[in-house]
Amino acid sequence: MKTFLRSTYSSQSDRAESSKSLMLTQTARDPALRRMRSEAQERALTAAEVHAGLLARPLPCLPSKFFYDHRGSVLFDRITRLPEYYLTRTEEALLPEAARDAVARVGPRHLVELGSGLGTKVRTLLGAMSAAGLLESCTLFDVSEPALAQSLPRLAAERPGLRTSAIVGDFLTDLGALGPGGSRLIAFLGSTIGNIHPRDVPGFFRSAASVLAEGDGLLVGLDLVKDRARLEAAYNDAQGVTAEFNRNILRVMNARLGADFDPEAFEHVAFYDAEAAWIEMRLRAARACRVRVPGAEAELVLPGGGEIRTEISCKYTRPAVEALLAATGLRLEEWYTDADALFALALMRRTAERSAG
Ligand code: SAH
Ligand code: AVI
Repeated sequence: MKTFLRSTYSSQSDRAESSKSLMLTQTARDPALRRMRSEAQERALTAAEVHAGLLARPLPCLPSKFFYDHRGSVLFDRITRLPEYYLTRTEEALLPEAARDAVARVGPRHLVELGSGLGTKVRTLLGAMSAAGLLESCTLFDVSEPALAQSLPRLAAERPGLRTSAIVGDFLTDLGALGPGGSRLIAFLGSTIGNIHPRDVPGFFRSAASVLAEGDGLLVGLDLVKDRARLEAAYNDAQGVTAEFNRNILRVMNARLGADFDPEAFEHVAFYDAEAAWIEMRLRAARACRVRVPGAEAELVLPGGGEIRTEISCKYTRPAVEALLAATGLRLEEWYTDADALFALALMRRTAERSAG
């Protein structure tokens, strides 16, 4: 299969600018909703990330965070209610008991949710903290501003006495914006950690540990290794919602970077790679095409059948998680799972030692 990228991209200064500071920008709409980057910085970063992704080999790829414009968040919400997508309902069944236990162990006053999306699961955690008489503040952290613009006011209205805020940022690079921890519980639910490449997970754990004080907690939702048929069904639903979600990344590229992808000319592909222990999602060009991505100064030429990787969704075992936690400043304290071991919530605690690296 032949895939070409022609490119004249050379905007080093924009790239440096976009990753330079951890300063937060308030939006005009809601002072409690802060952006990590100005629109210009965000555009430059998107251009750089998409440019790099399209150059990747053996397959060009697009970072999965670009699924989530408003339409993408709504499509994901529909996925969570599909019969084949066992992840959400299994985690939701585990969450009340896990939340109660985690709150009893950690004693948190401040909740942070990473990748909070439309913000439904946070209610269970807030309920557990409130029942324990501990609740003081809640921060939602997501790359999707439309999702936060919807969930933050709703949360504030539901809990008038609570200090609420939101940060539009990338959990892989921007956790420093949370500032130092102390009586803090960070929730990272929904198996979103599975969308991070395993080589980047220890770095993610270290950066989470850096915003936690000794004894603070990180509660992580993990999809577990299981039989191929069940896994592949969850990512190839009969109604085609996942296919629409997958193609949405091309619409986002068109809107943000002026690309001319024809989403309908791409077929949804999702399969389990047992060796890597991940579901891989791709988009396959039905026929040869040449796509211009002017905002990223790139042009992608795909033969018929040529593929773009859009997401990995890693499936875990307890030993695999423990191995990734080594020397990160976090330790695994509890593992809550269902009777069929489909999904797990892992409670990690900040240790006294400083993390390596
Ligand atoms: N926590 C919710 C939503 C999961 S969908 C649930 O469990 O159902 C994944 C969420 O993570 C989306 O809201 C998406 O916008 C956000 N996200 C994806 N990549 C991100 C990144 N790199 N940084 C911050 N948020 C990200
Ligand atoms: C958000 N994330 C955990 C989902 C997953 O299962 O990896 C995204 C998704 N991709 C396809 N279906 C759902």
